This record gives sequence, C-alpha cells and structure tokens, in this order.
Amino acid sequence: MAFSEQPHRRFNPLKNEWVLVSPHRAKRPWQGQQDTPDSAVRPMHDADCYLCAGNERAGGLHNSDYKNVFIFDNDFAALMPSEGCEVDNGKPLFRAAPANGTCRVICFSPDHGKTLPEMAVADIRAVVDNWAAQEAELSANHAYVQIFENKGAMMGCSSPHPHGQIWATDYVPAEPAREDETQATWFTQQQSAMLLTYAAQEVEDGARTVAYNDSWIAVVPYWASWPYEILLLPRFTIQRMSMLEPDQRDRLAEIMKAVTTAYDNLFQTSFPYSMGWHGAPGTVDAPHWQLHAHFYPPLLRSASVRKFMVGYEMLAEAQRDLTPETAAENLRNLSKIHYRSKP
Ligand code: H2U
Ligand code: ZN
Repeated sequence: MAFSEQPHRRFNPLKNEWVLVSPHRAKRPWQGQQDTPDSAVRPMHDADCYLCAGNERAGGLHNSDYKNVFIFDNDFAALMPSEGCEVDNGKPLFRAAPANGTCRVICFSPDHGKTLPEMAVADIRAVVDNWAAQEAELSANHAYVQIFENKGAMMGCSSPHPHGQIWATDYVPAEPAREDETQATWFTQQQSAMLLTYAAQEVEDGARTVAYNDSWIAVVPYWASWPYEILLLPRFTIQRMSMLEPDQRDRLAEIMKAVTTAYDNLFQTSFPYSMGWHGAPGTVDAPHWQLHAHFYPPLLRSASVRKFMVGYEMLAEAQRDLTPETAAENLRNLSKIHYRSKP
C-alpha cells in the first residue's frame, strides 16, 4: 500500500509528539451527532449584541461608537493584574502557582454581520496592526501575550460578532512553553530556525500548501492532527508580531483573507475554528523562534459533522483519517471568492 493509503505516524516537531494517520478509514460511515451549520445572514448592527458599537455590555459599561477596531478589558477576565493568591508548594503532588495577567477583547469590526473572510483586506490589516500594538504594549510587563480568536458556536464562542481575545500572563503557558523548548533545541542542534526551514521546504514541495504570497505560506502541516488544521508561517525571519514591517502586514492581511475564505467556501458555512498567534515569549532576542499562527477547526466532512478528539486521541495520541495532503488539496482547489459575495 502507498504511504498515502497506509496507516502511519507523523512527528510534530513543535509539540514533540506523534500523530497517527489512518487514511483508509476516511470513508467510514457516520451515524453520530450532526451539528447545525452556521449559515445565518446577520445585520450590520444588532441591538442585543454586547460587542456592537454603542451598545451596553454584560458588565454594564458601554462600547464606544467605534469605526474599525475596538479593544476593551474583558468584563469577566480569567486573570487579574493584581497580585496572585498565596500558594503552598510544600506538597509535591499538590503544587500550585500564582497567576496574574490581563484579559482583553478585540472587536475586529463594527459590522456585526461580517467575519474576517468577508472583511476588506484594509480592515483585516487594521486588525493586524492592533494585534501588533497589543503585543508590544502587554509584553512590556507580561511574560507572554496570547492573541486568539474563537469562532463559531461549535467552538464555544459566545457571540457571532467578529472578535478575538488577548490574554497576557506573568508566566509562559504550556503550549508556547513547549514550542519554546522544541525550537530552542532545534536551533542548537541544526543552527537554523525550525519553522523558517520548514516554511521553505513546504514552499518547494507544494503538496500541503493552501495559500501563499511573497511573505507568507499557509499549509496543512505535515503533522496536523485536526482535519483542516492550518499553520500560517512567515517566509522571512521574524520573532514577534510587533516586529512586522508594513508590507509584511499587508501580505498577512491578504493571506488571512485567503485562508478564512477557503475555510468558509469548503462547506459553504461560516467555518468555526480556534486560531491564535505564537510569538517569542518576552522581549529579548530569540533567534530560534518564528512567529506563526495555528488554525484548529473542528469540522471534518461537512458543515454539520465534526471531528471529536476523544477515545484514542484522549487516551493515546492524536489520530486523523484524511491526509494533510488531501485536506490541503481540498482547500486549495476552492474558489478564491467568498461564496456569499457571489451574485
Ligand atoms: P469568546 O471569544 O469565546 O466569544 O469570548 C468572548 C469574551 O468576551 C468572554 O471572555 C467577554 C467574555 O468574558 N465579554 C465581555 O467582557 N463583556 C461582555 O459584555 C460580553 C462578553
Ligand atoms: Zn455585534
């Protein structure tokens, strides 16, 4: 059997873990849960939305009459900027640590009815600029800044209004901490930045490419565990978002639109996902790091059938049926025009 049809494992060098690929299972029947696809057409302004311009939020404060991007401190923040609680580290099996931080919400646009793929490139560029500014501001007094977007009810997102979040912490959380370690080890052993080398090799190969331009490439990574997972990589050396040059930001806005348009077009739905940026923790030079974004979407075979990371995935290791190459091909071959903007 060919590699593309035979069960095999692939190694994720960023997470330092394996994923089982079982392509022959892709055609198995599904009689399980069907989710409701999001195909709603929403108004530009919703009087009941906590995030729309001018409206009152759940915490009682009012949003400004904002015209492009609007950022506010989360009214129900998971972290506080104040001193953390006292912890007792006396017992090795009952360890705890203080956790201080800042949580913000970023509204991408005042238009309640349009998510990133339906926004103009110039408006996505404004989001990029705000992400970069937040990272610069918050990294001055936090150890790590996590920028992310939870999109769609299926991902537990609380509102259809286009928005994301920023959580800055006085510690480096587990995922970026692991990526820091794997990239540092690679750098020491190979004298190159792992993800810069990887981006160049994916550009050359092309089999897993979803979109690319002079500055960026979006791939279904070789080691993807979610069916339509995407890794968005710079093709140049860059450690943090705040370091991006103006033209690199323009190209980023373009590829963000291309990636999210492909997602929506795949199943003709507002495609749910969790996406987020991983940049170098702290502010010191970190040549082993390459800034990148992960997109983790739950959908598998239609707008209503999702992948569940359960069973073997929870107890042993991640597993996928669809190969990353097939997933990339499916995404790459779609129209570049958003399905809702067609006449
Ligand atoms: P999601 O990105 O998962 O939808 O979460 C939205 C965040 O917005 C959530 O953390 C905050 C919630 O606490 N929020 C406010 O701070 N004020 C509001 O009025 C509504 C939601
Ligand atoms: Zn709204």
